[in-house]
Amino acid sequence: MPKPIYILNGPNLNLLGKREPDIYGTTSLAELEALSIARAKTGGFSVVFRQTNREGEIVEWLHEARDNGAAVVINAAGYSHTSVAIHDALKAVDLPVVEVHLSNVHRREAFRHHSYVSAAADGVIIGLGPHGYELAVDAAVALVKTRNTA
Ligand code: CA2
Repeated sequence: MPKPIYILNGPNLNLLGKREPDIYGTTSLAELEALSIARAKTGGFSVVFRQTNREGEIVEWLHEARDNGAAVVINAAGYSHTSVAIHDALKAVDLPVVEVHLSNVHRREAFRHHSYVSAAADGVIIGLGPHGYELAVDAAVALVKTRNTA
């Protein structure tokens, strides 16, 4: 049984589908989870899918993923643009890392143009909405197979 892909979601993503549909669409976090699980299953993997509003919890989950996971898909939301702690934890995770954002952050405010996560990620998927999570899972599966981290 391969180790799971950890899909970690940061602050306010619990509001998906409930507020700001013009920016983030109408898909809920539970629906994103279902899409991700289905896509991972196609590639032969299970998923640990979590959301938190607390930075330190993401750091702790990355430590957990280091021991128990095959890869990390991360949407650190607002912390992407601020968190050296998440950057450091990602550098230490020693697994394939795919960053995903629902919105095209480069079309938005300048403060969203830099991500501390990107410098610690193998790849980044931006602006493709919920489909981006499916693509991120596909990329994680491919990287796990190449790097034998399952
Ligand atoms: O586009 C993304 O996925 C983001 O990571 C979403 C973050 C934002 O800070 C990043 O710059 C880009 C915000 C997540 C907040 O999600 C909400 C959803 C519904 C209503 C309000 C916020």
